[in-house]
Formats: sequence, C-alpha cells, structure tokens
Amino acid sequence: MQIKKFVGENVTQTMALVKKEMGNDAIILQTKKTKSKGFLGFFKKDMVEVLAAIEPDKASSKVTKTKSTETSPPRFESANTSIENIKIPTYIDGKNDKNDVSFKEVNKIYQKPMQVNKVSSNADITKDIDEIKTVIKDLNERFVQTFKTEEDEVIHELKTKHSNKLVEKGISSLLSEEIVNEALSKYNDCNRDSIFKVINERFNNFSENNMKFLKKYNVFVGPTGVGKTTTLAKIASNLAIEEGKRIGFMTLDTYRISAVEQLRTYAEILNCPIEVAYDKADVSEAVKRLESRDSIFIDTAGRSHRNKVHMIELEEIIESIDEKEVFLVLSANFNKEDIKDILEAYSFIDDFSIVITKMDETSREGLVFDIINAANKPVSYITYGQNVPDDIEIFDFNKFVNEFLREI
Ligand SMILES: Nc1nc2c(ncn2[C@@H]2O[C@H](COP(=O)(O)OP(=O)(O)OP(=O)(O)O)[C@@H](O)[C@H]2O)c(=O)[nH]1
Ligand SMILES: [Mg+2]
Repeated sequence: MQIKKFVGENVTQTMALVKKEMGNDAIILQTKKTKSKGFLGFFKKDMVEVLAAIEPDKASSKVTKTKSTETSPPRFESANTSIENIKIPTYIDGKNDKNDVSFKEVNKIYQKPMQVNKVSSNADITKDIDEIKTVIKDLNERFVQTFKTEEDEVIHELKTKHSNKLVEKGISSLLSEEIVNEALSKYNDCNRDSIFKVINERFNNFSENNMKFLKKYNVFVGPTGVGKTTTLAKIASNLAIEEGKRIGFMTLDTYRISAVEQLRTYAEILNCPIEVAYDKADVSEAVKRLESRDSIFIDTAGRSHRNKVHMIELEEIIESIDEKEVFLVLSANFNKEDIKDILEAYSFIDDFSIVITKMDETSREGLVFDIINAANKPVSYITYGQNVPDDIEIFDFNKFVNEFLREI
C-alpha cells in the first residue's frame, strides 16, 4: 500500500491532485483542515490536507485508467460523483450531518475498509454458529449420557436385586452374576423364568436322574465326617431291600476301630458279607471274594484331602479296581473355597459323580450349582438326614431347580 499526503487550497483542488497522482482507485484515509506556512507567521492560509493510499498494482495503472476505454466509469467521474460534486464529509468540515450527500460519497470511497468489516462479521457469525453447534452437540451428548446412565442404573439395580436373591440362596456371587447377566442378554430379563432357562441350559448335562451311577464296585471317597459310611449304607440298604440285590461291603477305613464296626453293623442288619482291606493287595483279594455279589460298596477312610500320602494310597487302590463307580461325597455345609480345594485334591480321579450330604442342615442349597460348575461332574445323590435308609434321594435336577427357584 502506497500512502501519500496531498495539500490543496480546498477539497476540490486537493482531490484533483489525489486523482491525478493515484487515479480513481485511491482510498482516502484522512482529510483535515490545515494552515499554510505563510511569511514570518503572517499571511497563513486555510488549506485542506488529504492522506490518500493506493494499492501498488492499481497505482501502476492509474494514468491509463483515467484515459482508458474501460466499460465501468471511474468512481470520481461517474455522473453523480464527479470530482466537483464531492463535498466535504461531515467529519472533515466539522459538521455532523449524516444526510449530507458528500458523507455518503466519501463512504463509497471507504468501500474497501467497509468490505473488510463485512467479511470480518461473516467470520464472526460463522464462528458463533460453530460455537452454538458445539454447545448443542455437547448438550445432546450429556442428555444421551444422562439417559444411558439412568438406564444403566435401572439395569444395575435389577441385576443386583436378582443376583442378591441367588446369593442369599447359596450361589456364589460370581456365579449369580454370570447367571443373571446371561438371562439378561439372552432373554432380556432376569426374572424367575429366564433364570430357570439359563440354569437349565447351563447345567442340562447334569440333569440325568437314574440309577446308572451304580456299578458293580462302588467306591465312596471324600473328606472326614461328610457322611460317606452313612450314605453308602443308605444306598446299599435300598438296593437290597427294594430291589433284592445281593450286596457286599468292603472297608478300607482301618484307622479307627469304630469305623469298621459302623459298617459291620449295617452288614449284619442287611445280612451281607463284609471285607476289611488294609492295603492294595488286600483289596484285590477282597474283590475276588466278593465277586459273586451283585453290588459291592467300598468305604474309604475319611482323611484330610491335604494329606498327600493318603491321597496317593487312595489313587492306587481306586486304579486297581475295575468296573467301578467313584462317588465323591461333599457336605452342603462346605463353602465354595473348601469345595474348590477338595475338587483339586481329588482331581486324580478321571470319572466320578458327586453326592451332596447334609442338605437338611443348610438353607443355602445354591451351593449345588457352584459344585456342579466347579467340578463339571454330575450330582448323583443328595442326602438330607441321618436316617438310614430313608434320608437320601437320587438327584433330580429339574425337581431341584424348580424347588430352588420357587423360593426366589
Ligand atoms: N444331618 C445330617 N447328618 C448326616 C447326614 N449324613 C450323615 N450324617 C451324619 O454325619 C455324621 C458322620 O457321618 P459318617 O457317615 O460317619 O461320615 P464319614 O464321612 O463316613 O466319616 P469318616 O468316616 O469319619 O470320615 C454322622 O453323625 C451321620 O449321622 C445327612 O444327610 N444329614
Ligand atoms: Mg466313615
């Protein structure tokens, strides 16, 4: 931008100077009244000073433009705005009449800065619109988020409510959550019906209920005092009394005299043979002697499952017996951690079913599901009292689930 100051005796003369030097595209930056220098301070004259500017590329064409054959008339020479018609803008001559034609004309000369203002306001508007859009987007997100959070809370409450009911009934909190989540994702609800379906689907491999568990040799193993001998006596008695089977007993529990006596008493009542085996060799001899019996029930010593030596002995004896079914006896009074440890200790047995005793002593029957879940083995019997031979049932999965869920 080229800027230059022009001084004339009046506006017309000064503007003519501007036009002559800068052409019609000149921009008037400032116009003011001034005084000539005079002589020794005397004879000073009123003058008009104009500060004008022109862009370099337009400056070069200023002369040709005035003389050219251009189609649009130069600004200063248009019919209404010839240089003679231009009046002093109000802010130049000190008046403040905005209706003054000259003011409007000078504004035309200021067209360029005005355009800049216009562009700048458009940019401002665009900026404002962008800001409004951002605010709306943010509000929308917050709304959706709030809605989602509320929905999540409702679902969370529903899940917690149902999962707590399962926990109260003895299912571990982890398994309860899994069941409820599965019910929600599969059936869109976690009421009794959908929980029933999930439990059935999840554990249906273990819902068979028949006597197929019993084989010729039936070995009862498990921790101390869970009810191995009592359960064995219950099953054997029922088989002998109801089905007329010829049964035989064998005990490996030689650590306590009372243990042998306990089984001998049942043998006397049922009028059947009993063998006492002290080691693996005794077991194979006893097996031969009992071979003619329909079903042989083998009792083992209740020892801590943490006793490694005992577990190794037991493993060897079990392996030496063919045509066998192993029953791992667990008490319903155990907690989930006990169950985990016991299952771990007996994991050397490939195939076994589970007997859960003392169901009468707990209201937290849900542990049954945790046992099945952890063992991945079927439950064959449940017992619910000390009475031999009455307090025992073949485990009926569907019946159990129905009764379990009825109270939920
Ligand atoms: N309440 C209840 N008590 C039971 C049940 N089954 C067994 N018992 C009792 O539990 C106690 C131990 O039973 P046992 O059959 O001797 O247990 P065990 O596993 O053979 O014990 P050890 O041979 O010492 O390891 C006895 O008092 C039984 O009467 C049951 O289902 N419910
Ligand atoms: Mg016993």
